[in-house]
Amino acid sequence: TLDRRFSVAPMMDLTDSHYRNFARHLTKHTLLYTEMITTGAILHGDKHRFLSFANEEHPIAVQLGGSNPKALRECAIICEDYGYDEINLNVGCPSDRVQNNMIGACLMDHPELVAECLAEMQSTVSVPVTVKHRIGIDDRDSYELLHHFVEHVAKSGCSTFIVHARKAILKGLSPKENREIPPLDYATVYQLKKDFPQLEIIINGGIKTIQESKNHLNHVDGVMIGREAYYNPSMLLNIDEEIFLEAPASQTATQALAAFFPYISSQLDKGTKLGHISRHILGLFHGKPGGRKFRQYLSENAHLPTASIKTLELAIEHLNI
Ligand code: FMN
Repeated sequence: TLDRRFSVAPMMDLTDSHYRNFARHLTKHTLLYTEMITTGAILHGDKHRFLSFANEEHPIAVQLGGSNPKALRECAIICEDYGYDEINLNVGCPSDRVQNNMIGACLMDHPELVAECLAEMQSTVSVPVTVKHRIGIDDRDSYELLHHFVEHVAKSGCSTFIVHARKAILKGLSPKENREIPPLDYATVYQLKKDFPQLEIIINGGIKTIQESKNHLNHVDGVMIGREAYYNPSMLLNIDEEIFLEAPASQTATQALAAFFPYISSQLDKGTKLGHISRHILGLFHGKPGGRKFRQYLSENAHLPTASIKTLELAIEHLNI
């Protein structure tokens, strides 16, 4: 079974395949999520571009956006064929653009539909189907409504709930503000675990350190981190040892980067632009001597047409570690 004690959150434009390949040199056991992929993109777009991934990226979960049960079912079959270890439904994204298409947080008002979607998906695949949601939306933010949502959705057979511990405000806030302004409420997520002990409850939102993660694990089954894992990736270096009690993937950020080089070279050979990969490592030496210069050199040079592996080597020379 999938170990969800620690995961990196789905993040549009951030958690692409390059990022995940990089993250694997920092942690082997963390469950990694894709960016959200809509059913439309899979059924009518270049699905290979969105869904392909390398074997090294396991354990990996794909996140789907949609609310048409038949479309989600078809996508679940496709994702299982691609080899994903889990299929997750997005019921947490507050973007306006997606509300019109009934994707994301607005679905919290429709627990029956969410249950139907998950049941359709789960009926056709053998990998676990999970849901990621908020603790409420707008003025519908009582614990009673949240409890009703989870109770109802669990009837679909879904037994893993990833809960972003703040509500979404659908009118007037940007998606970014919706990750900052509504206050965090971890106690509500703990309460869900108490009320539904048979469900796997994963907590998300504002968590930054391994110590905080361990504290949450005394109350819930797993911790999901988004921004901190992305902008300060070296925090992932200790996860395998401290959370999974396994050997670390790399000892240091420098070692992790060295181990990532063969991937970068092979991607450059295939015509991938350095900047598309190196943007994910800008924060790797955050807080370390020369880390800022490393970042600056890479951001200024990795997008130039002449950028090559040499550009990265020159960036590394700015480090004093
Ligand atoms: N959540 C999703 O469920 N699907 C997404 O595609 C998604 N895209 C995001 C893109 C960005 C740039 C960020 C910062 C967050 C995104 N999120 C998305 C929300 C995160 O998954 C997570 O719930 C949120 O950032 C709170 O966790 P954190 O405080 O650890 O970052």
